[in-house]
Amino acid sequence: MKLVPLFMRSRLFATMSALDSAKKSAAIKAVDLHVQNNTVVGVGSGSTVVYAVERLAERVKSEKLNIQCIPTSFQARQLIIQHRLPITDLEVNPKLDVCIDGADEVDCNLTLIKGGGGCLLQEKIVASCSKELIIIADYTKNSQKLGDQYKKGIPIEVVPMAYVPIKTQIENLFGGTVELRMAKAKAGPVVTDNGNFILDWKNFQQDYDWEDVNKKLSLIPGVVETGLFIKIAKKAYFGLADGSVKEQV
Ligand code: ABF
Repeated sequence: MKLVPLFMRSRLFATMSALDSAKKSAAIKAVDLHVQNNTVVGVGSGSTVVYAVERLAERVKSEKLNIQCIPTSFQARQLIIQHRLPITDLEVNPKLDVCIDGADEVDCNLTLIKGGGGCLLQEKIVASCSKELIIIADYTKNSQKLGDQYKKGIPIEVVPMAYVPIKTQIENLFGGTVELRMAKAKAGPVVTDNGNFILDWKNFQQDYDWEDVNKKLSLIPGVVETGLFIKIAKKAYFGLADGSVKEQV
């Protein structure tokens, strides 16, 4: 076990608590401004959304809010159930008022990289059924150009049998390196909630026309969805280290 010197531990802890308070500030602002009585809200995935669900539960209790929640992943579904929030689905509510979700990176055009947690397919589906997609994130997710901050690659959900030809096509078309996302213990590939694999496209050029790239990626047979969210998000709230919140539209 690697021992961390005491002073680093406190600094590490301080950084972590600054990040957590930043996530929480963004989440509370988004929920308070975009969720009212009778709202049908899409619940995203990841750690920042946990604070949004906690805020929803607080407001349901204190204001007797009547809301319905639609999950964007198994993780989001468990979170909704754990907080005893009313849960529904797209079959019953195919049109949502708002979807509140996290992101791995948000560039100056509000283009997002999502899917670091492997939930991009349902996230994009639910976002597409929502009147507005509201992004909540800490300050580390805000960037000028895609790729400035998030270095783990653009996630692409693919049909498992086709992951090798898809990897080859992406590298031939756009360069960079495409890796099959492996489970933490390297026991095998990550399998999404939908039974697919995730490819992470790294070392890409940063001056691409992302709308064109996204269209071409989506046309590759076997690509189910990409983690590029282009012209989908309406607004982003970034929690800052000092507890304030920066908005981007
Ligand atoms: C989900 O949450 C994913 O699209 C994204 O990868 C992740 C961000 O997680 P966190 O909020 O923990 O940074 O929205």
